[in-house]
Amino acid sequence: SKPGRVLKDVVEAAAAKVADARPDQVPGSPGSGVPSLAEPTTPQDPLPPKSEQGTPDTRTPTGAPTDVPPTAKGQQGAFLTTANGARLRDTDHSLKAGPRGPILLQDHHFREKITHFDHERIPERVVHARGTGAHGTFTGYGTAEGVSRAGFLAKGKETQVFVRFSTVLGSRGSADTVRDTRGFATKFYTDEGTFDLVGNNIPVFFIQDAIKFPDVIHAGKPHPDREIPQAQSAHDTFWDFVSLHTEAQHHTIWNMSDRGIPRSYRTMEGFGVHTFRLVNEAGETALAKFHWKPKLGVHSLEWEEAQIAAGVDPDFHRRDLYDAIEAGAYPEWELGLQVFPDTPDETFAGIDLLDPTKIVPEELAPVQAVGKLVLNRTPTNFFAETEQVAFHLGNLVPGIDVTNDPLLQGRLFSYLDTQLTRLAGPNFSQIPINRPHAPVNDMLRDGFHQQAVHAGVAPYRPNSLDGGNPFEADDASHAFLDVPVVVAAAPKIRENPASFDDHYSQVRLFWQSMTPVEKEHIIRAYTFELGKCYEQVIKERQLQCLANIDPVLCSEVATGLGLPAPSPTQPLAEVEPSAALSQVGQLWPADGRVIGIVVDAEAPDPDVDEVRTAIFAAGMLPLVIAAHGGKVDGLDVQRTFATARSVEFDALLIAGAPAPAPDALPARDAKAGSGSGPASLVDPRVLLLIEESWRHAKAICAWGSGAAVLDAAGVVGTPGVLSENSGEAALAALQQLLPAHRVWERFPATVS
Ligand code: HDE
Repeated sequence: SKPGRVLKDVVEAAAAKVADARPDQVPGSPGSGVPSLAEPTTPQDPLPPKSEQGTPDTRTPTGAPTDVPPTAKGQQGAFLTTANGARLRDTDHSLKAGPRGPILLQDHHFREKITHFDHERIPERVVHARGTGAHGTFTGYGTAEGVSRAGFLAKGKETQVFVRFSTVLGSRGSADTVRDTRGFATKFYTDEGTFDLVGNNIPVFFIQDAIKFPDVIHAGKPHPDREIPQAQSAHDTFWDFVSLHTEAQHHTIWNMSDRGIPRSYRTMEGFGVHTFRLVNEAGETALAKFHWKPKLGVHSLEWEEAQIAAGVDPDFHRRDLYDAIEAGAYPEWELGLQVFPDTPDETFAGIDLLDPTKIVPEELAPVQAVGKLVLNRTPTNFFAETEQVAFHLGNLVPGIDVTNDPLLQGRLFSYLDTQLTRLAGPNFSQIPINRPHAPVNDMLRDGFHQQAVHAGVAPYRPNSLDGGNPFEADDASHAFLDVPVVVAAAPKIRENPASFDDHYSQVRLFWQSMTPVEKEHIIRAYTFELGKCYEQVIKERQLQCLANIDPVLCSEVATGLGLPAPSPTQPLAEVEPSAALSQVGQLWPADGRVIGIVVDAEAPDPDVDEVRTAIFAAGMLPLVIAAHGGKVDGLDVQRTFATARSVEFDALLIAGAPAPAPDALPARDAKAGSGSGPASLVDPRVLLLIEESWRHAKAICAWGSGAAVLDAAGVVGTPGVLSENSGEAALAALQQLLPAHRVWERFPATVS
């Protein structure tokens, strides 16, 4: 169904319900049973959970279904109690020796409340600390059956999932829109055990061997002396490392491209990065790479937009994900596989499949869709679900096995290990969000935070005291299969295969696959980031790396830095560009796009209501922007000129020419003393909104008196700016422009 329509229906149905309700059904009225938001004076039942936030799961720690919703453990009954359930008379005053006296040590409620509070925080993730998550469903297409026996890939099979998206470098409270890699971690609660696909939105990694992970992360994190900058790669230690450790150059160019600043988690691709080994029912194996393809296409922010959003809405991506799901615009991806024959040399078309700094271009190995992911439920409690979720690459199911990729091998150790500190002990798989939906019978016992009350006396094998339970499974009972790969006799050495030494050919492949506008963005990103470094030698060393990628890239960045462009130190690779790597040139559905409508509160245009309805009907979200909040012509105002910035909208409709309001700052031309120009007739905040939307290459369409605003903003006659004679025509013009995501012609392209 169309998402916008769903939202509208929900809003209208709720309004109609309140209008039709008898007084005893209206929230807060006596006898309604629904508490009012006014200050309550008598005990009432807690607010019912939101319908889209049903309990996260209804299983016991051992996986058996139960009727007791886990949330009930958090809140039961109307009265405040101690942690032990004794009802409390007062939680606002500590127990003191008289009203002016000291607090008594015997105040058990005070001690419990403060002690618990003192320990509310857990360590943030050492990487990927900043994130957000959502629940959803994965449905298999059955197309993978020939290569994998995994049950969740079977045709029509539905599996519950939880996905956590993240940035890598920043702390838990850092901004969403920083230039960084994004995590895309999916937990499939399959009938055969939990499968975790812990991927990123970039298909390659900085390092080839896990033993370098602390190095790259120490270099990317803030400087150890001042602990700045936060959530940035634009600093000396990062560029010091990647310019010395040149296998990082491939991942780095992806970060410097538009992929480093996604428009939304909904418009990101995801990649498993490593090559995995699949095994089918017949026991045949294949090598494969996992891909997530977003239904809405891959779209990014513009760098200035990303920087503004980090200030005006640091939660930009988190809010976008929640808003989309709650509006019914459920984010969707297809899971795809690139499949390769499992040959002894583990290469495909000359590309080493064990090298995580390499991709296999889609033109050489197409991505074949094997299932669909829909995210349709936001978490009930951020800490319980998003913060406590623990992913682990060793969470594998029958039909999916690992390869010897040295990065993957190291990750198999790290993800379990890190939880021992972060989640304080070995029983984190019993936390509700981490509980498998398959029955668990594991013989693991005791330890901190043990939740299960294990029965039996023989958690060991073999035993006779527990009747020999639990038994080992086999193929017929869906046992996990470690593929018996032959490990060649080889010396024990600290060395990489020789093929891992090629650090530049695929970086050049990426660069050559970009359109002019994308190349321009990459040049600007390198120039910005290196411009933030203090050490000349680091800039020069990185310019040397750029020279080995492409002379134009190198000379453009060198010009920006005011440094000479070095010559390459090795021959430039001959590469065949891969169109699949570019984000520009395709058309995508505009579902869930946000359209700002600027209205003149003093003289509202009659078409606005109809345009809003049409936007909803097209599955997009209209937001009315006016000089003040409340209502204009009976319509709710969602944003005011004081709160609206271009970053929040994918396109603008201008339905009026609002004159400067008393709270507006002076217009620029008024300041300059020429207050009689057309700009001085329009509220300067609207002009700023248009100026920014224009710079960020967004479609801007006007009708009626809105045409005068385009004139005042000086944008008439430029690409993607149109004036029509009705609201309907203006929206139609906008809809022609939206599928390309941006009006790309507006970016000056100086390189080709
Ligand atoms: Fe991770 N990574 N990683 N990583 N990673 C973690 O695990 C690690 C790597 C990725 O939303 C940590 O639970 C090592 C590649 C995501 O909870 C930690 C190496 C890819 C997430 C860890 C890598 C990723 C993590 C920190 C080099 C893409 C967030 C907290 C061998 C394929 C998961 C935690 C979430 C998190 C280690 C490299 C993706 C420390 C040692 C490559 C999406 O265990």
